[in-house]
Amino acid sequence: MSTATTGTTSTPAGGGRARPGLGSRLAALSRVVELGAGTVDPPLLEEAGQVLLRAGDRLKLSSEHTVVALAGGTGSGKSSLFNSVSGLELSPTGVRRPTTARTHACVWGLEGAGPLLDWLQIQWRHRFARASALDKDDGALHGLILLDLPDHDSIRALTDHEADRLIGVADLVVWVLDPQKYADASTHRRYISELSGHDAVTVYALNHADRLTQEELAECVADLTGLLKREGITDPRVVATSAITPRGSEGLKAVLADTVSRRRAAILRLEADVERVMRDMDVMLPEADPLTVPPTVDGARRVGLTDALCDAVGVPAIGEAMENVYATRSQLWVGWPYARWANRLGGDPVKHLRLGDLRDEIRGVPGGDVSAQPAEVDNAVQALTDGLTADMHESWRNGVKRAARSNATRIPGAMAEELDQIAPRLDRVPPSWHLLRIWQWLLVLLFVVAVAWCGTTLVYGVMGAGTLPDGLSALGDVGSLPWVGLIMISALGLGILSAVASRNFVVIAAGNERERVEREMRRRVGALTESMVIAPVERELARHREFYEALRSLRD
Ligand SMILES: Nc1nc2c(ncn2[C@@H]2O[C@H](COP(=O)(O)OP(=O)(O)OP(=O)(O)O)[C@@H](O)[C@H]2O)c(=O)[nH]1
Ligand SMILES: [Mg+2]
Repeated sequence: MSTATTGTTSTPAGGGRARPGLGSRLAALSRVVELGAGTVDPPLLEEAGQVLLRAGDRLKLSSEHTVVALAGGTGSGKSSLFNSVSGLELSPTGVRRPTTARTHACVWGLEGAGPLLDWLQIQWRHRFARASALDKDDGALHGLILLDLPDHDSIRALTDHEADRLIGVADLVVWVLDPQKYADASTHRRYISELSGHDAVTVYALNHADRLTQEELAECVADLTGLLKREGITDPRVVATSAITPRGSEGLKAVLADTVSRRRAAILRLEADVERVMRDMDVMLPEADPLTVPPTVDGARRVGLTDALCDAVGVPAIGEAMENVYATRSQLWVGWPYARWANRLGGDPVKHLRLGDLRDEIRGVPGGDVSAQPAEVDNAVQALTDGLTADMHESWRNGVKRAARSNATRIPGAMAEELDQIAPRLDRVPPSWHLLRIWQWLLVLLFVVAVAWCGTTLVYGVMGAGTLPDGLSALGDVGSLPWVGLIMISALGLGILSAVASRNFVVIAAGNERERVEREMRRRVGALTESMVIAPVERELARHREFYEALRSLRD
């Protein structure tokens, strides 16, 4: 036993460009089946899977043998032709309909045919070996396994669809047709249109030729050829046969000898099967070139989705609230101390800004009051896939949409968890603010000292309340009052000025902090978008691209 050589390229009968060999086409088909699983129409994949299985089996079995099935309606003369070709009465014929219940096989050159006959499930008692000595044409037919099938409509045979099964796996099918019945026979309705594309591995035997005159036979052959062409068979091979006349099967034998000697029928049959699957697959192709669909999600769409999801969780609103709280809290540090004291009398300004609420807001973003959020997430995801899949076939479009939504229910929760980990640095005090604060307090101290000085001068210098100790006599000098007053005003003025300046610093710092937090939130939302939406979508887009590339390499 040897394995069939599939070659790297094969040339179609009609000439033209060389195609990839059967081996590479089967590999491409296997890739198509693998990539299309779960997306492509299941019966289509099932059909392709069957072809792959059959090809795998057949190519492992004898390439030295050619399996030829005689198929057709009951009484068309399959068994008679089988006996005529083999030159032996191996299969009973008769008027009882249907006559043949189980397939009979006749093998020219039995060596190595056993596993093939086992695979064909031919019963032992129906296997016959054609002894070479009996047949002078033995050399020409060596390697032939001729099968006499039951009638494909036979109720008895239908129990295991034997005829259907063997028509599906034979390397060459010979349709035996009765001139009186072929036009309305179920044969061409059920099978022939399916066999379009199988021209190279299908032969039509117009049997009972002995019943017709030469003219009638020629007319009948032309009529049958026309009918087959109308059914979609481009180049039908029609052979006239008579199973009961001595040389009536010579024409068929010549065709069989030619087929057997080429040792190509098995390959041609599988190629035709691949071809048919490919034709069926063509319905999967949308009008536009599927390879124009991008294999990845572009930067603009990624940013668009992240933006939309940030809006869905309210990132800008949180940032703004954060900025306000930060500014107010910071003001406590660097604001004008007098203003702070006044504020304190009126209560904690931060409380008015609901710092606690803000933290809750940041923590519980997608929960609580944001019940509309899953819908917003859904809308954002839908907008992404609508743009990407516009040129796709419907089944792939649905696949991409399914992939995009595969984590949709988990996204809101995951975003809540992520944002919960962001700690807004509301209490962060930059070192420069400590200096500002010391400066403010120095001014306060200076002001207080000046007030005390002024008071002392008024009490001791103006009102003459007593005598100051020697070292402090300058405090009673009325002449220093203008200077002390100037110091007081300067301390107040500098305090106001530095409060205004620090307010500006705070605004800038609050804005920076808002940016930092928003950036961090966007980064986290972006990472989630990437892993939960973009990655599954890109896997699907890559699968789509590979599927059509495999399909294209099947066709090219
Ligand atoms: N005149 C003539 N009679 C034929 C020819 N071929 C078959 N017959 C006859 O037609 C009848 C049916 O032939 P079979 O060979 O049993 O037909 P079959 O296709 O095997 O039928 P099933 O086994 O029932 O499917 C028999 O009586 C044959 O003698 C032919 O070429 N010419
Ligand atoms: Mg029969």
